[in-house]
Amino acid sequence: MEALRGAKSIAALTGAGISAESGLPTFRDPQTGLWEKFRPEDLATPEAFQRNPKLVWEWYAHRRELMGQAQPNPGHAALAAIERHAATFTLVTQNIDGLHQRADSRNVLELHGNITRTRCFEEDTLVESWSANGEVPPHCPRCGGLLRPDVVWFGESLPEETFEQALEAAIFCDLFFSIGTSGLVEPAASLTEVARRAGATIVVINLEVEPLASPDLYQLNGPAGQILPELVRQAWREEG
Ligand code: BV8
Repeated sequence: MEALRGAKSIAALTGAGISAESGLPTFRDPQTGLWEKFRPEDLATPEAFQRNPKLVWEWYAHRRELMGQAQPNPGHAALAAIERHAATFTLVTQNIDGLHQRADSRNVLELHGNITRTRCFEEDTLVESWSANGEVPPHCPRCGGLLRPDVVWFGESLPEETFEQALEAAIFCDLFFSIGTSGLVEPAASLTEVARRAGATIVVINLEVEPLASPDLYQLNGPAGQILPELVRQAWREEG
């Protein structure tokens, strides 16, 4: 608690695990229904989109609906509360669901994009509206190219400036949270090690217990939606 209350600059990296208690499947959870025979990693690539644009568009339409219906959970709310208390707070997320912003987190860096935005596959520019003439995927009103979700696919680089800001937050923070992430996807996963090497205290919150290397790394095992509100309550003696 001292570490949390006394921290000047806090950074947090979140993954699919923080949205699990909002009813959204993680990447480790088997997909359901139409999608059970696909691994997310196989659909979330430019190659998969070029091979079968309809299939990939419809997969994102399915996830967009699930994410639209989901509500932020107490874990999201607790991070927004930490932001309100901390002098400096940066939330770096791998999630494309926008639930952090819906929980009133302000300083959010979306490393892998956001499913509610759409881009032209040819021109690589954001597209706000297009003619709903039933084409799947729809086409860009400017160049006629296919439209795609504004997310980062495997093999595609992260938005440079966003990743630079995330690196900076990891280097200059004195407390770094890694929450609900398996740490398998790069370069996002390397942020925890960047923070640790820069001398930050690391707090890992995950259901799974990981063999821990170094003493300056705390591990809290359990659902983020229960652990984070408790941390806030104990640090600042108030509700989430
Ligand atoms: C790139 C958007 C330049 C789309 C996503 C170095 C080494 C090896 C490979 C690479 C490397 N560098 C680059 C690569 C290739 C690749 C990569 O990392 N591959 C992996 C699979 C090995 N990286 C890339 O391609 C990146 N681009 O590097 O460009 C380049 C290109 C090629 C080669 C070199 C350089 C782009 C990566 C971004 C891809 N897009 N998402 C979409 O969502 O559809 S990644 C996507 O998967 C998510 O955004 C997230 O990042 C990842 C899933 O991971 P998590 O979020 O951690 O979720 P997961 O399900 O795995 O784990 C959940 C955890 O939560 C579990 O631990 C569980 O125990 C826990 N949990 C569950 N419930 C709870 C909980 N914890 C707490 N509370 C709970 N209630």
